[in-house]
Amino acid sequence: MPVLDEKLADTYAEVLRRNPGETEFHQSVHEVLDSLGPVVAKHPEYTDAAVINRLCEPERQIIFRVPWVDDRGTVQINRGFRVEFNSALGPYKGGLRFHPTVYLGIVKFLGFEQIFKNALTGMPIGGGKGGSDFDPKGRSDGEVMRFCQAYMTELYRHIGEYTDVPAGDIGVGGREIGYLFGQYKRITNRYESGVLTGKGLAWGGSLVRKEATGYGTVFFVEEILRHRQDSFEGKRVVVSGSGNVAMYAIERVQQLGGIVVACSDSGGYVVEEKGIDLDELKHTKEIRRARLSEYADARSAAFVEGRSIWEVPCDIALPCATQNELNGHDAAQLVAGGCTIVAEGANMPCTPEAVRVLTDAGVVFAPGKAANAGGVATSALEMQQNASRDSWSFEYTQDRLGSIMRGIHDRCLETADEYGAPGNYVVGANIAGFIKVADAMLALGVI
Ligand code: NDP
Ligand code: 2IT
Repeated sequence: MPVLDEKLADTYAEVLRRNPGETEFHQSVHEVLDSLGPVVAKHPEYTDAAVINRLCEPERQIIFRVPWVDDRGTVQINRGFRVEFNSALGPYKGGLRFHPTVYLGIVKFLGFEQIFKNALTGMPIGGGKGGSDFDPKGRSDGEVMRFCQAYMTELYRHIGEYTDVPAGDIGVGGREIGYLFGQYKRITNRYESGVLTGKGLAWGGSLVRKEATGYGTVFFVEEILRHRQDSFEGKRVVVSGSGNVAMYAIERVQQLGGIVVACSDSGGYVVEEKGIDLDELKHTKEIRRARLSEYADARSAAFVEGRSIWEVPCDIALPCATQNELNGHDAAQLVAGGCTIVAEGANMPCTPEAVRVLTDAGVVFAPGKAANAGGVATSALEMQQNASRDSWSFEYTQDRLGSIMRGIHDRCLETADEYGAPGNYVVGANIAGFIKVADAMLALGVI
């Protein structure tokens, strides 16, 4: 890893000491601190008020037991988390992840990322994240419902439309948000729509929220291409994952004339030179909740088990599955295959080594906290609609999302220029996000 500025190195050492074993959290903190050298040099007031040290310590961390009964009548116990990281800009905001790998270090990395991402959107939202080590795979609807109810039976006391507003992430989509919202409503006896986002359209949800993260990532890449007098037309695109973010990234790329030749799930990847069939993919993943190998069977397409999707040559790569899914070796393969742009639809999918390999090779790299901010930005638009008891059209909401993504793109480039790293989206995103939160923290005093 690159060497940090001296004061930042002390902060990082303190983060390592206070949070042993939380490797993903360490990685996300290091990645931000690595950009902040020129900022602390120019602005001693941030160091004087210990803004960075305070930013690295969550305002509140909640860990709780989630007991529930499975279909066989057996009592199951999971662990629930909500990390309320920073509320300088607004109520804590960020998704819930249900996946067996979830532990405090993952929730903290996601919450830390969320602070800067949310700041970049320009919307009034702080940063938080939550989840559980519950594995929804192979569970019946009834089991998922009972788990969500048990999870909310503790979570409800910590959240609220002005306090903390969860949404979806891996393993949490419309079905889970419905069960969570139902239980919140039952316990509190309040129809408080703004307490969760990603809701169904009939009960307070926003058009475009489902599409927003994937579409937003593609909007961001469209801006990169536009600055190079280029477009998606005819480009070969590889998208990892086949969940919410991947699916709608694929949809938008196809609408813009690109060809998505491969996508994946945790079992492997599918390649189709003529392009993924989105209707079949949606049917497989959203309706049948089946494996990608079954999509491949239905299409008589090649399914490559247990190998890295990044061996498929492409012009543009969109990692949309999970953290650290694209390493240095994968990055070298992408470079060798002619890839010129990598944009993170997922949170921290590229390892630091991968980012170094890509950047050294001149590949344009768009970090998740900028490129995937469209999801949470549209969540903020959902909160706005809930607060005004209104609902907006698809076109209007999509236009708002488009202008937010263009705004983030331009702010990243302007900030990178200002701090002597022209064209570097990582530096631009980290510094622009940081300054917005840091200034608010200074204004609010030591709290
Ligand atoms: P989903 O649960 O809808 O889909 C996740 C996809 O990633 C699935 O295809 C899944 O495969 C794959 N995946 C998950 N974990 C792993 C793993 N350990 N190894 C390989 N593949 C894996 O989640 P989302 O699409 O919502 O989230 C994807 C990423 O985008 C995450 O990093 C999330 O934090 C990020 N994100 C999500 C936003 C949102 O609004 N939903 C907003 C911004 C970022 P399988 O089914 O086999 O597990
Ligand atoms: O990582 C993310 O930005 C999300 N999972 C979406 C969070 C949200 O509150 O919509």
